[in-house]
Amino acid sequence: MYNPRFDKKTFKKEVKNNVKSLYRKTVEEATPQQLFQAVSFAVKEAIIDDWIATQNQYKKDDPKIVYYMSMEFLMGRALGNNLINMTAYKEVQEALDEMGIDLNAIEDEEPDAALGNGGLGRLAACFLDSLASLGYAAYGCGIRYKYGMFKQKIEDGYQVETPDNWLKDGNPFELRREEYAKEVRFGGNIRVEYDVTTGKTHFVQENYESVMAIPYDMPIVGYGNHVVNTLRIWDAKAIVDFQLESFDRGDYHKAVEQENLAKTIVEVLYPNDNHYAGKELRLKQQYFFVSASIQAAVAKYKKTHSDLHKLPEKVTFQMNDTHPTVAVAELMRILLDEENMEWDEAWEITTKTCAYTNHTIMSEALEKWPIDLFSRLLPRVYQIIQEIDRRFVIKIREMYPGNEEKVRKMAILYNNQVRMAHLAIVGGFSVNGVARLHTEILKQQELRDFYEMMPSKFNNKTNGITQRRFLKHGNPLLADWVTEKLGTEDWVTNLSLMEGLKPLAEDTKALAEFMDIKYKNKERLAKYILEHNGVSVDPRSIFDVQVKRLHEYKRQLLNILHVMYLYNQIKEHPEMSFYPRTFIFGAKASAGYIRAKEIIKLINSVADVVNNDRSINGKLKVVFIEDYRVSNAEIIFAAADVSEQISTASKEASGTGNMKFMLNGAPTLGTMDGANVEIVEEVGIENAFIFGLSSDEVINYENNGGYNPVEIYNNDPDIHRVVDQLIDGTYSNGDTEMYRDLYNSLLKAQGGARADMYFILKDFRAYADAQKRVEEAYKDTEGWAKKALLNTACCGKFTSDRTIQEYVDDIWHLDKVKVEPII
Ligand code: 26Q
Repeated sequence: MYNPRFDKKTFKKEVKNNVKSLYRKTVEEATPQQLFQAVSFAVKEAIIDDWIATQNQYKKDDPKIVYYMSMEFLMGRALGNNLINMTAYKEVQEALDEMGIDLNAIEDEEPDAALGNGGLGRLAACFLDSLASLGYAAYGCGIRYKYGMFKQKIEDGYQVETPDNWLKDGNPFELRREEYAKEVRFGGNIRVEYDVTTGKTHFVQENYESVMAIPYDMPIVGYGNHVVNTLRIWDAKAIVDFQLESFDRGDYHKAVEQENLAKTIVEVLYPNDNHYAGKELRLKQQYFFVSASIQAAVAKYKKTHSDLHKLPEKVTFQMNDTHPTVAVAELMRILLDEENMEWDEAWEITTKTCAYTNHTIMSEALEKWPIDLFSRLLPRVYQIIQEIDRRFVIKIREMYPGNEEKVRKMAILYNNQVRMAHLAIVGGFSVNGVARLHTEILKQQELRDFYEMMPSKFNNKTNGITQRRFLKHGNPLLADWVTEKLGTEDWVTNLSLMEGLKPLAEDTKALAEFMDIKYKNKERLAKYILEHNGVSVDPRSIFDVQVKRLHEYKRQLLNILHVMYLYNQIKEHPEMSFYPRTFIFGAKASAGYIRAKEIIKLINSVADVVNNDRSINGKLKVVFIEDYRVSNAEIIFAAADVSEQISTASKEASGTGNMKFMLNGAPTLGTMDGANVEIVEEVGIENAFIFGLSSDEVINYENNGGYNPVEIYNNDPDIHRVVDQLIDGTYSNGDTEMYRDLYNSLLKAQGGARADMYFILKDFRAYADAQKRVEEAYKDTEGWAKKALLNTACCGKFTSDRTIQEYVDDIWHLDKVKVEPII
């Protein structure tokens, strides 16, 4: 793709000009941050042309639009990715080189846009990339949090959170769109008015508080196709006129309150991952962005269409988990109260427009709002939900006469709570899980009643990831090698072509090249770790990596207990052959999740002891990478030898890190959980290391009160010893209390929780055996290279391009758009 804006000469001139007009400086005088801004504005110029062209094309073609509604978009950095997708990375790199500017260093100046916690937020970001790259009209709709995911520092082994002030130097890629502002109302009461002339009833909200939602648009650049979609994130501000007016009336208090409401709503992302916290502010955030987004979508539709009954032909609201589920009621409110429709026609439209993706089966993550809170904050929306529930309960009773158990299990309103998942299922036309196993568990266990009542709504969409960011940008060495071997760069938009690499598994020279690239990436990571963590690691050792949010079900504890076990083995049998291993962890714990924080401390304590024990000759190293995030993830995946995916079977809905490792040639060491099942299916079980209980076994134990970990503890001396080391001071300078809670969690039932809820001791032996298999396999250099290469070769299914195409075919039915560039 030729773009004159990226002509070296033109581009250099533009950068110089930007430095001058933004900072009154020369390139030589500018700071790296200023150069980042200047370069980004130059790139933005080029993007804007395509952005305009795309939006004009959409106006012409009037394609159906998907609105991807999400509380989280974990975008990471934009500059490098935008250059990649504009197919201008190398030109710009060269142009900057000639100016004495290192593009990589400039990229490092950009803060991550970390408007998300983990998997769900990153999935949303990958989906936007794929939607644009496939040429589909889409908006991401979310919140412009002032503070995104906290920055993590490790102090004395403990996680310390500091605010992520990502906007402090300005965001060069965003556009403020004041003219599309929308008002969002909270609280107050509903007055019912009866209009005698029309015979219609009107619902008027009074005594409410309101805020203005101001959209900021971020460009989402498609790969090499001139398509630029929009991520629209909403900022909040107080309504100025109202403020003055209330001030005049002496209602100073109300004015200040509205200022505060606006400020607090968008202040910060809730750092919970897979855990529901019933905070009022969270519900305000949800309604805030949902109401603004739906108002904007309806207004946009009405600009060019006269009949709202046909809205489902042009619009889908895809709800990323239950977090934006209030969309169902908000759309109903707009159709009923503002468009004066009858219930049945509004319901018909709504249920053909909304669709829901489920990302978890864990009960602690299910959103259930107390009715008093909900109805106080959203009185009209609550009335509408009551009516949705009333009608749904009638339907249940029709279908299952006399079966009040069904009503209890399925109603939306129950036990003084609003069950958001039930609202999402009833109010939408599609319910999907995120991996085959996960969808099956939804259908057969968690959502069984709903599946029986409306089986055709249920479908699976196995997650995917974008190879543009996680291979082309994150691993340029491997990307270039793949291009050379395949003789084409088409894998960038067609990942199934990777299977063309399969024959190379029999090609000794290719295998050596592949592992040489892995080695260079390990050197790059070693350098990063030395610079950022002060630990030196040997790139010749096995890089065994577990990076993901810290959660008990993900079982970082199993991993570190196994490290403790290996350390015992090495100390006890110094003569034993042992292939050097570096265990790399990266994980943020939700700020209030005490046990997760204890696990971080334990990992760091084990690292302290093991890394400083000269007697083991550097055979074992443990590294905890501080502040794991999208930008350093790109470096980590590229350098991994082993991908740790060891969740308790049935608990990880899909996982997406597993796919990023696979893409970068790291075999999976994992349980048969989430998308691991499908990864193994693609790559072959002989190219993975699978262990542990199956999801059926786990579910079976759970339905029968769990299992008895004490028996294992008593009968396996290695396990006994490792567990005891949690409380004998080995890793706590003699402190016997520091890890007692972890010890207890493994052996004792407490406060309603079973002992060893996540089957760590139950799976320990199987895990240790699998780790042994990893070591043996790695010793066979060529055998390992084959496995690694085949992982890359077999990853085609796990592109988010495939996932998005399935959403389009089965759920969204979008039209493909072709954009002609302006220049
Ligand atoms: C809910 C209510 C109040 C506050 C926070 C939350 C909340 C926030 C984030 C609940 C859940 C999340 C995040 C869930 C998540 O990331 N789930 C992951 O989604 C991935 C993409 O589908 C899957 O691959 C992972 O398996 C799943 O854990």
